[in-house]
Amino acid sequence: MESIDRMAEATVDDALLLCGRFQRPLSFSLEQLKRYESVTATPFDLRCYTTNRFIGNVDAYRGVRLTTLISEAGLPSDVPGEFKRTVFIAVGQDGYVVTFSWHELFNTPIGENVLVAYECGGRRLDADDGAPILFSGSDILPAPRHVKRLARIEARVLTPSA
Ligand SMILES: Nc1nc2c(c(=O)[nH]1)N[C@H]1C(S)=C(S)[C@@H](COP(=O)(O)O)O[C@H]1N2
Ligand SMILES: [Mo]
Repeated sequence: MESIDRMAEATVDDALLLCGRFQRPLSFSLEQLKRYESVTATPFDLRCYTTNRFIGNVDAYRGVRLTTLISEAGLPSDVPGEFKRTVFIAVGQDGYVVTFSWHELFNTPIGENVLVAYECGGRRLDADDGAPILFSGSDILPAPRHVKRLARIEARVLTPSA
């Protein structure tokens, strides 16, 4: 029932979609994201990787770990070890794309600080503020993987090209 309810809400404007190689594609509204265990990040400076431009100080984000959402959608288990070859493509509503690997998220400390944020400095973020915002709190220069208006997470399994 729970997953049927979710799919019924898949058309909500601020919904985040998990699609591709998951056991069950899921859609999360901002309100649904708040039902999961939350993590509060440390404030950080937002700086562009390409130009080193200082964009601003970002207060403490609160949100759900990306790994929590991925585990909820489930990775396929039919092919042994396939999950370790999975990459996750995070796409903004404007088509902006960043990548994460399964190892990075589940097998390094980086994954513990990759959040889908819905609150900043104790204040709720709405769609007008760019929510949901995906960010990777352990990155050296955080702006590239600070994705405003996150629309979907696509799971793809990589294979060698030759
Ligand atoms: N949705 C979305 N998020 C994005 C980007 C983008 O083009 N689209 N650019 C990233 C990069 S490379 C930078 S430097 C910052 C720019 O932040 P600003 O738009 O607040 O200056 O946003 C990051 N997040
Ligand atoms: Mo950037």
